[in-house]
Amino acid sequence: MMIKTVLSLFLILITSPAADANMQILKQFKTQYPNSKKLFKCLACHTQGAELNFYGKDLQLSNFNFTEIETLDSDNDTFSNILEIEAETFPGDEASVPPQN
Ligand SMILES: [Ca+2]
Ligand SMILES: [Ca+2]
Repeated sequence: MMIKTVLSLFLILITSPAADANMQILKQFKTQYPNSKKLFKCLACHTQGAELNFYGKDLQLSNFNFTEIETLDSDNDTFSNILEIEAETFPGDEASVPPQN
């Protein structure tokens, strides 16, 4: 039952126009930050559900201008988005932070 529900949700997600748009944005992210391979996944901008995380929300507010939100600290973990992206930690997850010295 649970597996069927999850599978149905997954199929809706991958076949909807919104999913196409999200894949385009992920493609843009890869182009903008080609060295941040660990972040090439939905979780860069979304929570475990399909909702946007803090970084995804800021990205949407900026009209998907990656550069414009680089200096922000979307998840409020004291590390700027660009610093996190370069360190390959998630800019929308406060539990994911660059290694400390
Ligand atoms: Ca941060
Ligand atoms: Ca973070």
